[in-house]
Amino acid sequence: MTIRKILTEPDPILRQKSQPVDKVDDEIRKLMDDMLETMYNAPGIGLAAIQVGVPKRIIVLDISKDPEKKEPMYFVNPEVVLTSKNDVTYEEGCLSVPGQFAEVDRPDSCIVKYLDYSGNYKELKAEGLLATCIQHEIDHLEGILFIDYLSKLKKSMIVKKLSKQKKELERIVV
Ligand code: GNR
Ligand code: NI
Repeated sequence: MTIRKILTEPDPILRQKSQPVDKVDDEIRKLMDDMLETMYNAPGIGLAAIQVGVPKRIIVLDISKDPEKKEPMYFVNPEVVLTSKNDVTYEEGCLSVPGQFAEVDRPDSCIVKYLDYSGNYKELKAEGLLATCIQHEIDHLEGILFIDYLSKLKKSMIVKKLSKQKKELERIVV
C-alpha cells in the first residue's frame, strides 16, 4: 500500500467529474487500498479517488471512533437513491480544503446503492455522520466541495487563504 498525495483547493482536477468504474478488479482494489492508507495517514474519515487525482467514482470511509478498531468501508459507483426530507447541520472539513471548517446542511439520512470491495451490489441506509460523509464524498465525484455551499464571501476568503498558503509553500519547495 502506498500513501498518495492529496490534492488541495484550488486545483482544477478537484473540479473534474469522475467516471464510473466498469469492473471492480485487482487494479481498482489496489487503488482503494492506497486511498484507505492515505486517508488514515492524513488523518481523515473519508476520501474520494479524485482527491488523489484519479477521476473514478470510488470512495472510502471509516467513521469508527476508536482508531484501534478499523471499520473501512468501500463504495464503487455510489448513487444516492433516496434522501430524507429533514436536514441536519454538521461542521464539515475536507482534506482538500486543509484547516478550514464550516457548517453545512444536508439530508440527515439517505439510501445509497453501490458496489463493494468484491464488486457485489449493495444498498445501505446511512444516518448521522455516515450520511453526511457519504454525501460529502459523492459531491467530490461531481467536482463539488463543501465550500461551494457557503456564501460567496466565506468561500472566497477560504480560497484566497489556500492560494496564498500554496504560493508560500511553492517558494520554499522550489
Ligand atoms: O475527514 C473528513 N472529515 C469530515 C468531517 C465532516 C464532514 C465530512 C468530512 S469528510 C473529511 C475527509 C474528506 O475530505 N473527504 O472527502
Ligand atoms: Ni472532502
